[in-house]
Amino acid sequence: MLTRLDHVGIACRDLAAQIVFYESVFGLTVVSMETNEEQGVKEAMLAVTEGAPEPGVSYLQLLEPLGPDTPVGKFIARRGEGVHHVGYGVTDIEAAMAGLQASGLRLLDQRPRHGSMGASIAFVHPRDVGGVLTELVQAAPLAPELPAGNAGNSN
Ligand code: CMX
Ligand code: CO
Repeated sequence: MLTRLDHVGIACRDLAAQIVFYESVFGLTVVSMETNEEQGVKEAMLAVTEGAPEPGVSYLQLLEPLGPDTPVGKFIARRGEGVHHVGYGVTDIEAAMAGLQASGLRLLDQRPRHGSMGASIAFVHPRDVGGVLTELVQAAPLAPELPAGNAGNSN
């Protein structure tokens, strides 16, 4: 069901400062910055593998809460900054959700929601996954390939 480790979500108070830290110390690159009102976050995706975005690349997702009464705001108030969730790639999110529900796990979303970079996402309650908030991620379809005649036509 799980095809790859898509990202690790990290809760932070100051997104801009955390980005500078990961860029300068670990040499990571920001590939996407978004505000997701539905999830209550301002967030950045940093590619861990060179050549992103591509299938198989994994990311660090830095999350700053939009307010105290959001999932990440409550998490920081209770536990401080740090690892918030793990996101796994799936090829068919609705099938994965149905399979987990059939196994008795509580889904936090009854239908897929909008995630970073056009992905469809859904969360599983941490109490049903050994204390780990778990996210399913079905990546957005890739842009169509160039026609064969144009591919690799560089000088
Ligand atoms: N990881 C592990 N455990 C967590 C957790 C987390 N991130 N957040 C809360 N918990 C635990 C609490 O410690 C508490 O455990 P105990 O009962 O053992 O004390 C329990 O979950 C609390 O459950 P709750 O009362 O339902 O807690 P919250 O109201 O804080 O909600 C949760 C927690 C997971 C249901 C909520 O954060 C949620 O719906 N998350 C999914 C959406 C989300 O996180 N969006 C932001 C990321 C967006 C993205 O990745 O794109
Ligand atoms: Co995430």
